[in-house]
Amino acid sequence: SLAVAAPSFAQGQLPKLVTKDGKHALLVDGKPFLMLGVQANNAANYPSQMPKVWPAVKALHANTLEIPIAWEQIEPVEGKFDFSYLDLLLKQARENDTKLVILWFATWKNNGPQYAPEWVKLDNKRFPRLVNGKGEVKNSLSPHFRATLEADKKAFVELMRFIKANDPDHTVIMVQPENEVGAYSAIRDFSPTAQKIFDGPVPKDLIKAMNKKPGTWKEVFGKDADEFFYAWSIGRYVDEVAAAGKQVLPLPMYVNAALRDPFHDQDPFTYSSGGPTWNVLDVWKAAAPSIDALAPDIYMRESEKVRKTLEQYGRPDNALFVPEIGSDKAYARYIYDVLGHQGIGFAPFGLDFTGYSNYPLGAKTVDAKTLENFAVHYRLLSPMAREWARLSYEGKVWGVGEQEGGKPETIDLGGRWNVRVTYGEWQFGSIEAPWMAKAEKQPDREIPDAGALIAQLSPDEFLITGYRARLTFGSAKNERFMVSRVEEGHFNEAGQWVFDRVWNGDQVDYGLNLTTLPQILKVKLATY
Ligand code: N0T
Repeated sequence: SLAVAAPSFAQGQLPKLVTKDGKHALLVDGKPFLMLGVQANNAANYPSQMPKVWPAVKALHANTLEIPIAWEQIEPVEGKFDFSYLDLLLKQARENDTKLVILWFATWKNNGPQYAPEWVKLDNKRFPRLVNGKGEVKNSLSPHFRATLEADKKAFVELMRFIKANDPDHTVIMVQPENEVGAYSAIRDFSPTAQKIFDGPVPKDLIKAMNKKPGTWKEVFGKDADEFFYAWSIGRYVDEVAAAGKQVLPLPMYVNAALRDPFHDQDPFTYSSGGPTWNVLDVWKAAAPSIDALAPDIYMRESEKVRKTLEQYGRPDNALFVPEIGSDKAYARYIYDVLGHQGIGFAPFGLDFTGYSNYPLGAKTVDAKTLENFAVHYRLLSPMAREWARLSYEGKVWGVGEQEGGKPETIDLGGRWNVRVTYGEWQFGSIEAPWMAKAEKQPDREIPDAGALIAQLSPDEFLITGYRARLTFGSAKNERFMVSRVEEGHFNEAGQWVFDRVWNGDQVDYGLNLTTLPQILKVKLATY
């Protein structure tokens, strides 16, 4: 139609991942953006499935959909490209006012080439598979053959060209080349071609990055040599694909990881060896400079493991982004931990109505109730998503999801102030106060679902929000202090703070009770 407004200058800006003083932001339309995402199921990438995907995006209040594009789908016959699906996807994303993250399922989709076209995945001669240490040929394609890399790269470049030509407003905000790369039941490729490279010297760039003395892989890395070699090999491969795509359209690109045990060494034969697991993040950083972030796919329900993972991946040189997390209720409150670690985005996996659920990784069933477990948090956060992303990038933020058993914790807010976060309390009084002895206990919740967020606005002023948690501020130096003003408000469509009322009396006497209502507070502390 002719009634289309001219896009403002900012809208033409390319999404970008930026870093300043060790902190990161995903810029969309030139401003920090918090991705409240969802990932569609693996086979949701066809027109017939879209009516089963968009209602879930809407019900979740997600602002971004991560969805696969399969190599087999765009290049079923070598050199003949078909982007009809992507064309439709872009149109529907615009209609649904939702950003897209495109997942390029190609050489590796969880170890295997299932998503590669048949002309690739069935031609072992031209596109060799790897041979593991036991001499077994495995399903996974080897990263050591030019033909495979060139074929993948060519298709990826076509994909990026199509996006460039058909997405002037940048509905697509990020691209994920491959999916959970690496090999299962093999630490690396042991074929003669691979072995020859392995017996050669470690490339200079890696020697430099790891601060090592030159030598062969075995000499330099000892017992880690096989896995480091494979991580480097896959990293270089993915980097070349990504770099070629970025030459066409430099969108932010990240690589997602199937994780290993976050606390202990685990035999690489038992996980996706060669992928960006925590023990090889530095290898990957050196191998893949075109990749903006290495991102954990979280399928561990325990808060201790989740928090450890967030620490491992949120680094001054790596923006924290969680492109997949289980769809079960137990994972939902980790949005608060992710944001507390300055995460730029979060996406539960497989929340759509296409009829699949990946229990025991995620939920047993995916229905409206499953979505609501996440929607309660997205509803709260979406009106303040831009503001949060800005504060996270420019200021100081903290956040915690409830730990198992509703364990209380105290967060140090930078030296002078702290805040105690407790769960399962009545709004009036402290459960521990003697005069509360007769009060009923709150019913036990089997699955923790609460969390809290805090952002510093000025030295003695904080923005807080959360779900089913009580926040009690304290003075770290035992100064005489009070909560001098608690303002409840909300963010309007323009992202401006709108005052609603002042909390006082019961509302502040026993800490600040955040409930299931979408409450946002500005809290001022003062000494007297
Ligand atoms: C994920 C998803 C999808 C602790 C599984 C997780 C998605 C892929 N893989 O539904 O297939 O495309 O990235 C693998 C988890 C391995 C087991 C971890 C046990």
